[in-house]
Amino acid sequence: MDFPKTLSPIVEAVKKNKKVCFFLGAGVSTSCGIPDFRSPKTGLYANLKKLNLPYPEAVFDIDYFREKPDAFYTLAHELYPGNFLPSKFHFLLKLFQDKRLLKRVYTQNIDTLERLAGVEDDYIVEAHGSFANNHCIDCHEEMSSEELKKHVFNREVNNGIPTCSKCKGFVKPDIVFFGENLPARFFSQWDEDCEDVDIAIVAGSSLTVYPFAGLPSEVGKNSIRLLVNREAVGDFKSRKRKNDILALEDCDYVAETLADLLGWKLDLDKLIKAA
Ligand code: CNA
Repeated sequence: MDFPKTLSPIVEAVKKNKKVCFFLGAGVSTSCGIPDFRSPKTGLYANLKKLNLPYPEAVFDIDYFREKPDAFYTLAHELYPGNFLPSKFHFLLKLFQDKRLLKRVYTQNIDTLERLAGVEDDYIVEAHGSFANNHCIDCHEEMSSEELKKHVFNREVNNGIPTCSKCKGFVKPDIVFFGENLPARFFSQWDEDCEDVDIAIVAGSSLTVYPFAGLPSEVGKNSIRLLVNREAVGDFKSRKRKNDILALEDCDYVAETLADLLGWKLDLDKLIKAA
């Protein structure tokens, strides 16, 4: 079957004004130049050898950070927002917002590219936090992002690691590390949204990090679920539902195809050109 046809249940539902709830992972940002975690060869975990980590996830582990913050700050230096532009997929989110057909964007990403594409705060749930705020891990004193950025980009002083002006503890952006709680809004917003998801689009995620990875399995049985990913993952692999759609394709290609099928191609091109 030709690929665009598999998307027709989504297109028909959107044309009936059904809203879309997105669930995003690092794969929507790889075309922007930000590596994901788990892709073989290109993913961050495959490229962490130089950091001498005991295990790859240690770079985002709060206990390891307390001992050795250098690993995280080496990565932060590479990944800090400001160096990357949104992808076609990010601009598709903005189009759904503009057409009043966006329910919510739940994202695991910390790159803030949804915001940069023009999606408004109310629509975004940054499940794993972001670089927008920073706190001391000991006394919780806040550090502004301007101040933190100065440290991160001046690696000659203290190896680019920011410390608290009050207690000298290490400062860390409010991104959620393994061993830390997710933001309260993640749970409260999902309580509100979960019963009312007509179309769920999961994109660019290996669906391995919980509780986020569990969200697609909580949407109602009548919802249309679409997975956009290089491979089948999570619930779409182990407990595939009858009306699930699998687009094992590149995220930007699917964004372009969907925009085309919805008659939004020119709108998408306009957003991309204006960026
Ligand atoms: P992951 O585990 O690295 O999985 C990414 C998935 O996306 C894989 O299944 C890939 O096959 C797939 N993929 C990669 N590129 C594409 C593409 N162009 N088109 C289609 N599929 C693609 O990442 P997850 O997001 O599932 O893991 C959760 C972690 C990743 C979260 O805690 C994030 O904070 C963290 N992360 C975020 C960023 C970011 O903010 N951009 C970057 C790297 C990691």
